[in-house]
Amino acid sequence: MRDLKLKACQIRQGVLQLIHEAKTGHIGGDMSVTDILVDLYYKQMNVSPEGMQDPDRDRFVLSKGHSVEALYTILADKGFFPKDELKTYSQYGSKFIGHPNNKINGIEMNTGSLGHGLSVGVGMAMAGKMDKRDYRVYVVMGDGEMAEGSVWEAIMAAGHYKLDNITAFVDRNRLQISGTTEQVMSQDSQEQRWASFGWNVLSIPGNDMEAIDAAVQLSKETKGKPTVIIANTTKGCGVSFMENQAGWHHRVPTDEEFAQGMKELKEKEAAL
Ligand SMILES: Cc1ncc(C[n+]2csc(CCOP(=O)(O)OP(=O)(O)O)c2C)c(N)n1
Ligand SMILES: [Mg+2]
Repeated sequence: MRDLKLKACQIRQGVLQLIHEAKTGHIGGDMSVTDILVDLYYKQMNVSPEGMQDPDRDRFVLSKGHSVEALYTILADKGFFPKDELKTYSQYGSKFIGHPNNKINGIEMNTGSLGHGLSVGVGMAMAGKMDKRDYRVYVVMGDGEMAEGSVWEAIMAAGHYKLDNITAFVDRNRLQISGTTEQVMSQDSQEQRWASFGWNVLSIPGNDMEAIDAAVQLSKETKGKPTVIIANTTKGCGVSFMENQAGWHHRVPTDEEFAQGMKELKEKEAAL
């Protein structure tokens, strides 16, 4: 677990650097979801740079596509494309645009328009059942994203078809773009809502690597139901002045803020 925690700390530094250099990005949601992505990519998922055409690969959909900087940083680190290419992030003509697109090795689905990832993930899970393949589908959503009606159709279908080969995450940081989820579109309790649609519900501290890993493992072992992991996270996690601040949804750090953020993350890394 220490390796995964170190990796998450390093990925957060990479995200901070990427956004500071490009002068754009959704840093709050990146920091919130980093631990989940690290557990999936470095421990739990069967995916590799050479294996993206393998029909048995696990499928990953970042439905909250605005957190692409965390995903890009991980894919670069894992060798899905040369690290140097990522330096073009958000430049004119670059394929590394501000949301995931499937021209990039490692990305299954174009996302960014919220509310679609789970529907496609459910389709992938159904296809896996029909083709008798034992890959698993992972979909990561934001909690603000849960206000999209299409999400609930997908939840209903996965419950109906008892798709036990899908694990969904809700990055429950309680903030969306313009304020708290409870102000903008109230949704407590996520746990009760998903359970009533026939899902196995696991509610965890969402920036805790042990808890994330144990929940993913449990989801793999759960038969006859799809699993959702309600990950109670902190938006901006890891950089003190970004934590729980709606304003850091899409703010670019100044040079001073960048230096302070890096200092904090390096201290956390050294303490591990
Ligand atoms: C269909 C759609 N509507 C609006 C937006 C604009 N938008 C981008 S991020 C965001 C807030 C998302 O909040 P949440 O899902 O909670 O993400 P997180 O807190 O993890 O950043 C919104 C409304 C969008 N990308 N897609
Ligand atoms: Mg949110």
